[in-house]
Amino acid sequence: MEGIDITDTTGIELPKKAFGEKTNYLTSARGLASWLFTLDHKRIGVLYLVFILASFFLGGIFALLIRTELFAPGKTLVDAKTYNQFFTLHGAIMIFLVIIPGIPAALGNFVLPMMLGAKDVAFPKLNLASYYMLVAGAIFAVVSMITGSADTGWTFYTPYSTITTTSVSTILFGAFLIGFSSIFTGLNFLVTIHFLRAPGLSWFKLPLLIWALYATAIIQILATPVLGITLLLLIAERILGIGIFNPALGGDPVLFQHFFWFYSHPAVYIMILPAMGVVSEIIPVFSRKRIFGYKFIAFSSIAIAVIGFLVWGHHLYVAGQSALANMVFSALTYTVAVPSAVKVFNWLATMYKGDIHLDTPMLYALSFIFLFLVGGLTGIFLGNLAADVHLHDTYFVVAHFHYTMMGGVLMAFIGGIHYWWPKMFGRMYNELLGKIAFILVFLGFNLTFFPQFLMGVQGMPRRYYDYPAEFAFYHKLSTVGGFVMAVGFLLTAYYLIRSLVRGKPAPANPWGGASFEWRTSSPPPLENFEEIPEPTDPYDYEKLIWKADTNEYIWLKTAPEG
Ligand code: CU1
Repeated sequence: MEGIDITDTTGIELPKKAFGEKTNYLTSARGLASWLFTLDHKRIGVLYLVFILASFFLGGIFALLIRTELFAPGKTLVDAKTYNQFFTLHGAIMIFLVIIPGIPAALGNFVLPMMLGAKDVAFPKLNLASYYMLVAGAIFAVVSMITGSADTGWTFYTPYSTITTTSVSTILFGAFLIGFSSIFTGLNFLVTIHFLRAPGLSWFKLPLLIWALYATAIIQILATPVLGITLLLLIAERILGIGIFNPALGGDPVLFQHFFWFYSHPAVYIMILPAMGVVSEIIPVFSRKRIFGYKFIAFSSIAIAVIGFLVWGHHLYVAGQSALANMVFSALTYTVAVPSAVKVFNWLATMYKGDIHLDTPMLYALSFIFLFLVGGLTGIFLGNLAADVHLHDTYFVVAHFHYTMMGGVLMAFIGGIHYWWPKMFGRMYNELLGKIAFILVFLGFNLTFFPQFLMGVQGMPRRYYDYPAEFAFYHKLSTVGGFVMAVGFLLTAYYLIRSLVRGKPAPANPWGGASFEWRTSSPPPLENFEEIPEPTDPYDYEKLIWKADTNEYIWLKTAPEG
């Protein structure tokens, strides 16, 4: 703190008018139409958030139905066919409507232009169109649900998906539309990052979330069209009887797996990279320390995006792929561990000797690191050719997948929601309830999924409706865990919604962040800033001090040198 005059707080003026004034984006225009046809990236972000959280609620209900059915062997709730539809809907909703759009579309839309010092994204109309493409895709999913719901699992594997009489084509078309939503969001962000940065905001002054969203955008643009084409081919085969994947028509079912995973493995990084970006924002702010190894974290995002395209074959180890291809894909798969581990190391090094504040966003970021680590380390077993023969299509995969996607992406998403909530809505939530809900979610999560590693190793296959009595104990633990988590999420919904009405007005900078979005009022004005701020190091917290009387961080003026 040398050279800084603690008494002089006039350094960087923060806008004082904030809550309740006509100038902020929430109150600037009223009525439903002003929301549904808005071109403001912040409002579109909020629209996404509401839609994604509603989808999460629906996907969560299917999760609880699955877990209730599996509470005991034999029939507990529904028949086997209905159960197949439940896990298909759970998977499809959670992947396509929650985890993929969650951080980029909802949080990214809200903060990305602000972090760049921009008024909006490059193509606001395309941004709104992307939102409605997601909604339209979801409508197709709901129509499919009503008209005899698909039972293929979210991966739509052929040849079953080409012959089942359930409503597969409808949900495929829904996923096709959702794919376009994702492509256009990526495109929009990419152009925005290139062209709309504030004057003087060079690449290495960008917050790491921007680097992560940039890497994500590359994958969205290059990989998602492959999924779109694949789904169209599947629809063509189902409706027109063209033999592409069905061997009876001269097609090749394994070709579908190649196409599908050529998108869906990179899609894992469409999900996890933004989550890593959010964690890279939260960890330094709540450690009150500059991020360790900025460039390594930034470039590791790009490295993950590139390597992510080269590993899809690890989903086909037991699909009859050649031994050489298996070895190559296995070796390449291990290399993803390097940039991922670089990030984990840098987060830990950032916290080392930091002044750690365990507020709710930080708790979620820490749980991300732990759960993602468990997910990543168990991925080593699955990447191994010999071990995967035994573990393939068991609950070990289900547990691994949920540790990375739910323990990873979802935890970061919820952490990010808490982190930017005051900025979004200008209100503080109840911190104590936040911590209690976190504990329920964290314990419930581990109780649900850790037993699944154990039963997976012992041979419990995934997606099965029934199981031998020896697995009953693990399934019971898992089901109880699922409900504990649900209580945690309901509590979260309660205090967040309550905060909108009863919460204390949020200051401009409640956590002491140094990136641009904390330099405007909470909620921000219509075009984000009254004046574009002067770019500074987004991870330098030296000049921010806590002001207890107003519960906010304020900027200090640096005393003149000498
Ligand atoms: Cu993969």
